[in-house]
Amino acid sequence: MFAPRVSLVAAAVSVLLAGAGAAVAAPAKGPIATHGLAASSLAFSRFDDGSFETPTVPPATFQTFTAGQTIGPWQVTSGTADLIGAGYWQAAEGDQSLDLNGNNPGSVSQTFTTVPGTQYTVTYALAGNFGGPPTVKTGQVRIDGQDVQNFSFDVTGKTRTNMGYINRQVTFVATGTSTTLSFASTTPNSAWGPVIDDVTVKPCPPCPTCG
Ligand SMILES: [Ca+2]
Ligand SMILES: [Ca+2]
Repeated sequence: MFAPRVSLVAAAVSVLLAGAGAAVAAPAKGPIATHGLAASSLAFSRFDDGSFETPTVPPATFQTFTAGQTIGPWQVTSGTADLIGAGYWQAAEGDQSLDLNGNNPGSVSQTFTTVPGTQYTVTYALAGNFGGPPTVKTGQVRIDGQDVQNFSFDVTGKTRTNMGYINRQVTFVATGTSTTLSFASTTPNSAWGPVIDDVTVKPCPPCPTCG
């Protein structure tokens, strides 16, 4: 659904123009919009919807997606994952979040345009599904299939109104014109996994002309 675009910078400029008109560009939050906006309709494959806001799940429910299915711009690449609707529990950003264990450990991936040799910072909010064992949820961040960060989250004392999200980050240097970012649960034999939300991907250091 996306045509390739050579540069994230070009993508960001296009977003500004689309959002603010040709003459005056409003201050940007960063070179890459990550929270939906009109972005999903733009025709290039920049990183999108790190907040898991699409598709919309009915409030106070969740929907299980299985390997081969898509969650907005994300692909479920193994197992199952639960897209958590508004109000089911706290989101870190927006209304929805993702339990990386649907009925069993799952992984989700998104492939986006990168500039080879450029370093990128991935940030995300991490919590856990407190509804069942184990107490400590574990998973991995993967870049092009390689584990670049192991993460864990202890759900002791956590509730739907006190998810206790923590902010994590990891950097990588792009080796190709596209990169695949994955989040994978390594929490076995459980329907209650690590929860992620508010994923962002930005060049680091930020492009000086992108605000
Ligand atoms: Ca969200
Ligand atoms: Ca689940």
